[in-house]
Amino acid sequence: MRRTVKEIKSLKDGELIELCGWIWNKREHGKLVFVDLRDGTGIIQVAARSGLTEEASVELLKSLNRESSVRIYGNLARDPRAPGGVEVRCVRAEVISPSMEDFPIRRGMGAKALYDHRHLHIRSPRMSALMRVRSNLIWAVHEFFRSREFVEVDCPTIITAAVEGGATLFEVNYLGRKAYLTQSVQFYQEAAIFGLEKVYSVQPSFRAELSRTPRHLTEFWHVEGEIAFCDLEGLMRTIEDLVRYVVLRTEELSRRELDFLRRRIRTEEVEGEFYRVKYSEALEVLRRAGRELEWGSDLGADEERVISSQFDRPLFITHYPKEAKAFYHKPDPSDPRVTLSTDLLAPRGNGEIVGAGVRADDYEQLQNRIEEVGLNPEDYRWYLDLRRYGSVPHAGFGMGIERVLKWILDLPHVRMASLFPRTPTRLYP
Ligand code: NSS
Repeated sequence: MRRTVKEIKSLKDGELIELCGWIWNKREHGKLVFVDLRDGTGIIQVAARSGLTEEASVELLKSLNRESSVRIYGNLARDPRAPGGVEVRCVRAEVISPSMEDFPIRRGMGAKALYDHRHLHIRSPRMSALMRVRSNLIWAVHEFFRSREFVEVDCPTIITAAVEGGATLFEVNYLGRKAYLTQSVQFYQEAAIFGLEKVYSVQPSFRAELSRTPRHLTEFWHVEGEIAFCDLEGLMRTIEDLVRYVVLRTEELSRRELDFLRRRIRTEEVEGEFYRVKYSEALEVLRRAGRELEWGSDLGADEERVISSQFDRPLFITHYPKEAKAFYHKPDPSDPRVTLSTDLLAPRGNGEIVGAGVRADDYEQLQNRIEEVGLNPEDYRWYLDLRRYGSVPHAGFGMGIERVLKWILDLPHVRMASLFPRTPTRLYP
């Protein structure tokens, strides 16, 4: 019976086992061959030498290139000299499929070459550990929403009108008609709350962003939530609880991977209350840091970096001016120049991880906003319909998975958090 590396580490000394995996590394010391065998759960040292191992198997292991797939039969041995204190003393080795030539991934390769070979690079234990943390994070997201009785909904990816501005839409030829890839499923979720009240989804979003920053992908995974009968305060509480839960739970679920990656998730950053700063106060923070930003302009990546580097916990920036935000944001009744919107910035210069707000829920108001920003209300007919039949106050948010991973794992670029990243210059593999 085949065992995994993770399983055998807890087995008894001397036990006969069968392992399948790939040759991660190989060292030869005279008659001895050490193979670091990698499977989906870890790496273990396999020792082969004549006398102990069938002669043909020793020769086979000597002849195989890195990343050949093999089946090993052998005995488990606790040995303090072996990495991790256990090894497998090989009795017989069989090749499943050899690497036809030298494996192209080598130590010291540049980033471009590694991303060109992403399909092979993702086999590395480091990449596997990162992807396990990502998977744990998404698991935590589901746990959070489920525990609060949100309903998961799946929304279309091919759409007809912009949510987040026309400039970043990817056009699709939809059987001869013009369509786009979704930037956010928000409008569909807004429709869904009339039946389900609290909904969420985890889906990809697409943005034709030319900005080559360490925080932008053209395809990213988007956690979105929409809540009926919700105001700005309730929205921020939900986002704060979500982010705190997800960070703490990911840390708890990923201890092994974090050890391997030699990373520590700074849980203290989410333990205290998140800060809240109004947009106008954020401009003050910028001014004190020697940056002037005109009232009304959106905070760019650079401004967010400057602001968030001054905080040791996430901070909500609230009440952005109308002109800095999309048309669907509800103007603040006590100061209609600003909206009931908020972005959550991660500390240490990480910038925005969540974009959120209370939605314009009045028919006239929404129609006026659509016209004011120069869009065609006809393109938003069904969205306007939601305000014609029993509209209610509601609010929602979107959180980028790669952005959160970049923050908590201290990654230099969001693309590292993605299995096959898509950026303006990267579409292959
Ligand atoms: O544009 S957002 O700020 N907001 C929305 O899309 C809303 N319609 C979501 C909603 O309310 N349902 O994007 C939300 C988040 C943002 O904070 C980032 O974390 C992430 O989505 N995001 C991105 N991540 C990676 N790359 C790119 N290009 C990107 N754009 C947004």
